[in-house]
Amino acid sequence: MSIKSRAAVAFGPKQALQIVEVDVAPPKAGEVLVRIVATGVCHTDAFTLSGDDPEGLFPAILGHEGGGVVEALGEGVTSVAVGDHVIPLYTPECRQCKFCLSGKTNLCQAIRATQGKGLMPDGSTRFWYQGKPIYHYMGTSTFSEYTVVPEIALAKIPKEAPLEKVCLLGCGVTTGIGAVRNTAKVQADSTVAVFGLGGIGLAVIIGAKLAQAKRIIAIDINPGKFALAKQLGATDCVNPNDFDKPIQEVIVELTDGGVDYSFECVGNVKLMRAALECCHKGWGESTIIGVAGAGQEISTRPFQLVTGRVWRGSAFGGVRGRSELPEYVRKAQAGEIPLDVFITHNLPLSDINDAFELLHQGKSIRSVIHM
Ligand code: NAD
Ligand code: AHE
Ligand code: ZN
Repeated sequence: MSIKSRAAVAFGPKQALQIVEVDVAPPKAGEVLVRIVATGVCHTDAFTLSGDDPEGLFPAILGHEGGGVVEALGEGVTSVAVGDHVIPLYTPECRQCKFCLSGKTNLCQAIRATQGKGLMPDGSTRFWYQGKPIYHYMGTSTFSEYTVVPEIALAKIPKEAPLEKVCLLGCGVTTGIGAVRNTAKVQADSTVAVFGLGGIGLAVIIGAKLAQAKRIIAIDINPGKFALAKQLGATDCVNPNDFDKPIQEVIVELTDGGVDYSFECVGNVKLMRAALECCHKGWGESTIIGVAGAGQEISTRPFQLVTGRVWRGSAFGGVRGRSELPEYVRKAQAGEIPLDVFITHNLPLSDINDAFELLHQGKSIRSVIHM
């Protein structure tokens, strides 16, 4: 039997989300029905809503930074039980595919093809509105009171952790910290440049501080982001608009030849180039986290790489969610990963469009939507 669920549906690109009552079909084999308690709004949700995402499908239920409670199990599900607290994972962890078994990546591919088509692994949807199908998004669709998620895409977390805070570990905070630890593997005493000081960039700063970087240069065109960046450990704050030369030149001069590590946390391909080119000759490594729109390409002179700079990318911070998220939750509970600082707004589902507006205006870091 289907159940009713209030959900924010994206009926088309650039349109405000509409709060409607959808029908959610029961979980099939290997799937789980989750009651979402809270969800963050990440820039990637806004990116897909903008129409720039080559994988963007409509109508869809967006949202991928949620926390919830297991309500019902499909056939054969064994790794979670009804009542368990979970964080849905847009990067699942099947522990059986070539990617999982490689030990080299977190990019489990077990269900990636159907996930990218907005469908469950069997090729169908669990969401319906007025008899018509609604697409899933990133396998999570957390902008719904109830969602269906494959078992392999659920991290079970301790029940004591407040879901309205640890939901942020479903994307932003984990992505930034993980990119520092797993992707760049930042070493103590190094110099780090962080481009973009939203949820991702601030989490990179926290990660860099935890890695004992000695200098953390925070870069943003919105100076309103600098106070929090400093509070979290940035040693320098730089606004590219204050200079009449390219920002990479500014950073190279500030750092006697360039930084050891840089992170692009915006999704701007010109900034990705700047982030690479502000790295130190011979060893500097730049990690792309930002997501760029359809048709966008990065470029630089190959000489930048020939002379020792390295370009990398990171998805979900290289984190294997089922195995590693419980540890992130424990760290947050112990105060080693601050979550409160990210939460600038708490809003009911009915006000979810305000969360997108605040993000676009640069007034929020994370809005948490309470279902
Ligand atoms: P956000 O909108 O909260 O923050 C972006 C920041 O970049 C803002 O502070 C903005 O002022 C700044 N900015 C914009 N243009 C700039 C410029 N030219 N120079 C310097 N700063 C500039 O976004 P977010 O939620 O922090 O996400 C950041 C990016 O990371 C997005 O592209 C998002 O899609 C991507 N993302 C990627 C992953 C991943 O796994 N790779 C995970 C989460 C988010
Ligand atoms: N669908 C887009 C790319 C979107 C993208 O890069 N997503 C990131 C996560 S962003 C979370 O806020 C990711 O993990 N990508 C790996 C993957 O397998 O999707 C496009 O360009 O087609
Ligand atoms: Zn995200």
